[in-house]
Amino acid sequence: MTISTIGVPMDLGADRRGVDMGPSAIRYAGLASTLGNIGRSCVDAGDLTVPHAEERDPEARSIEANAKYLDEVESVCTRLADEVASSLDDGALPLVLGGDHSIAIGTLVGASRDAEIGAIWFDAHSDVNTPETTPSGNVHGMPLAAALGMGTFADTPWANAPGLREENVVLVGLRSVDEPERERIRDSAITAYTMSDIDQRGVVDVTEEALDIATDGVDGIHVSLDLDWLDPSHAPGVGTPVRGGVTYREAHSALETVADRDADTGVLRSLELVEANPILDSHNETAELGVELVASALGKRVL
Ligand code: HAR
Ligand code: MN
Ligand code: MN
Ligand code: MN
Repeated sequence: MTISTIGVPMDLGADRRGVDMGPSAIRYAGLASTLGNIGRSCVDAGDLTVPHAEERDPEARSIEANAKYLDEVESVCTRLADEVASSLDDGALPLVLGGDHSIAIGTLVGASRDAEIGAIWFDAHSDVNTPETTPSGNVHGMPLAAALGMGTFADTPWANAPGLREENVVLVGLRSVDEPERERIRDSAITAYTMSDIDQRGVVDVTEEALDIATDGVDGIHVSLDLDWLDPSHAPGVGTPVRGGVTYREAHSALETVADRDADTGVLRSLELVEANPILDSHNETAELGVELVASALGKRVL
């Protein structure tokens, strides 16, 4: 299946600037040649146009909604959803390159327009804040809540993923969860695995179970990979690093587990790599790691 790359140079969902350069850094790290080397054909759809913070007023929407740049996020995510849906219509597998994690709203909406989907969220954070609970006003802390229509996002239909149910959403690798997010996860049907679960059970076991849950009764799954899922010693180029993340090999093992399941059942429908920030990175190593991990998820094998 052809991979269709869609870049989204979005930094309006996060406080640290520079994540808008993520798509370039990931391409520069050799995405196309790496996918070619593992025998995957790849078409690059280029980047969506994203406004720059300097041309916008962050307060325009944040005063009433407590979600900075929500109008701009809506506009970009609505276009992204169309791009993702049309890649799927063409029989391709969309690979969305961020940008901050707010873009996942568009990916999830597009990926679930004509299908029931599950989602696996590899991330240090749970991203289920809403404008009522956010400590920062940053939309990259809210995309899962938005896609699931939680809180005030029940009133923003553009942000709700039609074919995504809480029962098929699985968070993996959590270590930074705000108190209201903790309650929201407890009150929901979302499944969440913390770093402690990975410590105790091992990343392959946890990922296998996450796949069982995400794939149960759906047409396919979306895998969202926030690079701050990894320990900052391996992925320093992210805006909100949190110590105690997965190691280099654990990350590969998890994505190889996804690839194995996909080889057996063809369940992987869309993929996303977000939060790479070249300004905070050292010699593009975080983007390079992201490319390697995408290759593992798409079936790269040593032998
Ligand atoms: N939970 C915090 C907030 O809502 C921090 C979110 C950090 N952002 C991410 N998401 N990178 O994974 O502001
Ligand atoms: Mn910019
Ligand atoms: Mn995230
Ligand atoms: Mn994160």
